[in-house]
Amino acid sequence: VPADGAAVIRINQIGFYTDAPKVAISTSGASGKFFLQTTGNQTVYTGELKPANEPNFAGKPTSVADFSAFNKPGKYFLYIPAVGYSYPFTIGAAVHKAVAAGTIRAFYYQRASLPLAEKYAGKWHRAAGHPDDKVLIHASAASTQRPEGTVISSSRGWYDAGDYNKYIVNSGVSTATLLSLYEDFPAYMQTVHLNIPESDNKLPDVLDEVLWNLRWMLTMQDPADGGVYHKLTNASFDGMVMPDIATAPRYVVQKGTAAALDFAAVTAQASRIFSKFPKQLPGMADSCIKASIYAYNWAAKNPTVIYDQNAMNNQFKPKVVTGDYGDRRLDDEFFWAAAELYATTGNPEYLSRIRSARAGTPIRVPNWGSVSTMGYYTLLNLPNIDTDLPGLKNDFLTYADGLIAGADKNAYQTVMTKTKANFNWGSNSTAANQGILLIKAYRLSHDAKYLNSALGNLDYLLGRNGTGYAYISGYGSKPIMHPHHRPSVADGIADPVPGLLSGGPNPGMQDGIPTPSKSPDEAFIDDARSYATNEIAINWNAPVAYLANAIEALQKQ
Ligand code: 9MR
Repeated sequence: VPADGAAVIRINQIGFYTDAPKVAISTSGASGKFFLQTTGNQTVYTGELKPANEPNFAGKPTSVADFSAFNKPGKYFLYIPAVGYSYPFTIGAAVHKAVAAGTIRAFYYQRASLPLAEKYAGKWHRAAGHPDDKVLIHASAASTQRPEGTVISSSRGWYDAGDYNKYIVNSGVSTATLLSLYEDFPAYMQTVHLNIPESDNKLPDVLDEVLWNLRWMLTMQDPADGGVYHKLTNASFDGMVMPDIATAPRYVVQKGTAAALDFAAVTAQASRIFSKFPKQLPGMADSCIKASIYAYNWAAKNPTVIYDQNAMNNQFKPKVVTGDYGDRRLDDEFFWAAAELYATTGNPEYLSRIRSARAGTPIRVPNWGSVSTMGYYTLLNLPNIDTDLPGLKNDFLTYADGLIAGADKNAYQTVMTKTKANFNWGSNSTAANQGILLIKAYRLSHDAKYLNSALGNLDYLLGRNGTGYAYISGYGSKPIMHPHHRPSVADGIADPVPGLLSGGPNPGMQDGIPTPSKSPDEAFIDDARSYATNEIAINWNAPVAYLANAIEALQKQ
C-alpha cells in the first residue's frame, strides 16, 4: 500500500455528523472500490468511487467517495487500495464543537493591551502588548479640539491580523459577524465556553470577547463631531516580534466615511443585543446607539471621504504605510448602517433610505469592502420583513440557489471550488462567508440543501480542498503550522497560536513568495513569509467562527 493515501485523499480531518452527508475526494482519479475501516482495520462499509463531472483547476480528474449512507458513530479511516489510507476522522454528534469554539477563542489571543495569562492562554501565554493609552492624533486627523500630537487613550481591541494595527473598517465587519452569531443562535451560544478571563460572569463568552473590541471601537469616535478615525496604527509594520517588544509610536489617522458607517452599523447592532443585558452592562446599549447615530449623521454630512493613503501621505507626515482598507464604494456601507439602525430603532426614516437604495444594492457574499448583505442579513431577521421589503426573501433564496448550482459537479464538490474567481486574497474567508449566506438561506427556508452546502464549505476548510491542509491552526491531522502571525513566529513555540484561519490559496503572489502550484485552489504555501496566502485576520476568523458554530447549533435541532 503506498504511503501517501493521506495526501491523496482529501477529507474533513475532523469528521462528520452521524446523519449528514459524508464525502471524500481522491485526487488520484482512481476508480473502483473504497472501504471505510475502523482503527482496528475492520471494514464497516464498502462503496464505489465515482469520477467527478469536472476536473480540478489544474485539469486533473478527481473521484468522489460518498459514504453518507453509513451512520454509525466511531473513529475511522478511508481506504482506497490503489492509494492508501486517509487521515483518521470521527463520525458522531458535535464533531465540530471544539474547533468551532477554538475559532472564537482565537480572538482572545488577538487582544491588545492585556497580558495573556497561562490559565487561559496555555503555553501561548504572553506579556501585554500595545497599551495604546498614549496614542497620537496624526496630522491627517488634526482638528481644533484635537490638534496634531494630542494624546488620546484608545486601548483594548483585537490586532487585525498577523500585524498589530487596529483598523475600524475591518474591525466593524468582524465584530458584526460575531454579534450575528450570537443574535442568530443565542441559546447555543450560551453553551459555548471559551475559558477567557470573563468566563465566570453572567454574559455569554462570545459577547465578552466582542466587548473587548467594541470598547476599543467606541474610543475611535471623535467626541467633537461623531466622525470615526479610520485606523489606529504604527507608521510602518513592526518586525516579526512579540507584541510587548513592538513599541513604535501609535497614531489615529484621518476620519473617513467607511469607518463612520461600519462603526455606526456595529454599534447599532451591539445596542440591540446588549439592551438584553441591562444589569450586566448598565448604560452600554444607550452609549452604543448614541454613538451609532452620531457617526451615521457625520457620514451623512461627509458622504464621500474616501481613505486614500497615498493622497494622505502626499500631504502629511509621518507617512503611514500599513494596511489601508481603502474602500472607494460606499453605498453598501450606507445601506448596512441604515439597516442596523432601522432594526434597532424602528425609525421609518431609515426604512425609506433602505427602500430607495434596495434596487441598486445587489445581494452578494460579503467581505470587508462589500457589506450590503450584512444589512440584508439583519433585515431578513425582522418579523415584518415581508411588508417592509416585499420579495426580499425570494431574492435572497434565488441568490443562494445560484451559489450552490453545480457545486456537486466540480472536483471537490463544494460551492467554494465552483469558480476560480473565488481564489483571491483571503479566499478561505470567501468559503466561510458563502457558508454564512447559505446558513441564512437555511434559516429562511428550512431546506436542507443550503445547510448541506454550508457544511461542504466547512469540509473544504478542514481538508477537502486543493492542498489537503486543514486551514485552522491546531485542528486536524495536517493543520497549517507557519501562519504569517507575529506571535506565532516570535514566541519560540513550535505550535502556532490555535484557532486561526489561514487566508488560503491566492495565486496573486503579492508578497513575492512563490507557491508550489499556480493553480488557483492550490496556490498556497504554509510559510510565515507568505502573507498573501498564509496570514490570519479577524475578518477571516469571524466568518469561520459563525459557520462552524452555526453548523454545530443546527445539528442539535
Ligand atoms: O484582506 C485584505 C485584502 O482584501 C487586501 O487585498 C490586502 C491588500 O490591501 O489587504 C488585506 O488586509 C490586510 C490589511 O491591509 C493589513 N492587515 C493584514 C490584512 C490581511 O492580510
